[in-house]
Amino acid sequence: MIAILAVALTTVTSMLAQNTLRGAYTYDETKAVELAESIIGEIRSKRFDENSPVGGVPPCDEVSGGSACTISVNLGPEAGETASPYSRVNFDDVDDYDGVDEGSGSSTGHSLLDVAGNQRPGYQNFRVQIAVSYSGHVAPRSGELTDSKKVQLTVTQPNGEALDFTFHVANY
Ligand SMILES: [Ca+2]
Repeated sequence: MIAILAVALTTVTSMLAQNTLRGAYTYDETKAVELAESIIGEIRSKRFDENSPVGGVPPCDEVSGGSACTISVNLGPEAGETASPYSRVNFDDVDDYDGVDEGSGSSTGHSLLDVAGNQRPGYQNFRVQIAVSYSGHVAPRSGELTDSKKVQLTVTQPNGEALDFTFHVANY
């Protein structure tokens, strides 16, 4: 089972404060948050690690008797999981999303896609970037590096303003 430990929406919070003074979210800001929520939900639906069993028990680590978790340098999609043409349909664990860069101005040239691998309508000129790393050494559990993963999601709006969303996924 995958759980979100914390969602740090500092950028959004400060933006919200500004916009409370100004009146409301802009149309693109609202769309950016909706896009982020969709992607966060997609990532949360995946297993913690390639070596986690379905259901997450036992967790991947040596302590609990499970398989070892993927080592840090190998985070990212496993061989065969990056479809051709590109899509995320074969992604099956949280860190497969490490390195995702889709949409307007992306370094990969990948289009912004939905979970089924289709072009995501209504999000022209938006960009999504994702980085995943282990965060257990700062999470309040056993202190093992593999206790959790940090997902950093950046959604850039057509006007160039970026919203950052960071959350942690627990290994259990
Ligand atoms: Ca995988």
